[in-house]
Amino acid sequence: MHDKADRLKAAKVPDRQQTESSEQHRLPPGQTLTSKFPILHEGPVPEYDLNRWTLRVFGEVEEERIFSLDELQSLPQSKSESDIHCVTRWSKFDTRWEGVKFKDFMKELGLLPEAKYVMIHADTNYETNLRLEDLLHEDVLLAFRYDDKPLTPKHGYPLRLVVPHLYFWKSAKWVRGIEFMKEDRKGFWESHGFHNTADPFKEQRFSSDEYEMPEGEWEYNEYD
Ligand SMILES: Nc1nc2c(c(=O)[nH]1)N[C@H]1C(S)=C(S)[C@@H](COP(=O)(O)O)O[C@H]1N2
Ligand SMILES: [Mo]
Repeated sequence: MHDKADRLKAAKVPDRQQTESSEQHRLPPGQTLTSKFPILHEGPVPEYDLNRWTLRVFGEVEEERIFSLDELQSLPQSKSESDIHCVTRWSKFDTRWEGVKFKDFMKELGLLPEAKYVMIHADTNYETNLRLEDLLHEDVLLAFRYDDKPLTPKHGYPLRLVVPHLYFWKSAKWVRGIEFMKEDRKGFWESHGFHNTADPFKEQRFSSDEYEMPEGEWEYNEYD
């Protein structure tokens, strides 16, 4: 089921000629630029009754919190423009997002000093872990909108995380919970052969060269 890491290791490294030389520095090693927006995820696209939708914040916080969509949308909204990089080797420049800056969202929470790591819990059965410091970059958003429109269901409606400086699997779609943690713990892809930190400019794709992956298929062919 999850031999994605193995298959990617075997894939041919793309030719960089096609990118304008003035833009080369924006393209991490081993990536190819796309103008399309590929759609990638495990499992079905969730459907929601938005009146019942909640975001739960728990773990190393003074008090557990449950946010409704209205509450999140009444917090100060920010825009960010960023380049995104998927471990399957596509990058997309100048993506435009709008939502609550993670740094601003933190002001709503009484975070305990022990909180150093974060697990993002998302539908359907998806988790990804990040260092708290990685969520504090200015362009990290809990995003409701892409390109001046609400997110489409396949891109994470109603709420996704956007962490442009890490490979895009860290940018969980359909976010439902944020857990602040003292100790690091691995999320879904991080425990299936992918790198824990995932910096595309350091090409941190895989956790190790000898990782053994289960049998199975992984592919994507959808984009918009
Ligand atoms: N909930 C959830 N979020 C997810 C995933 C997933 O399987 N489930 N896949 C990740 C991966 S591997 C990628 S590359 C991006 C793709 O986002 P996109 O479909 O908007 O391009 O979503 C990430 N977020
Ligand atoms: Mo991905």
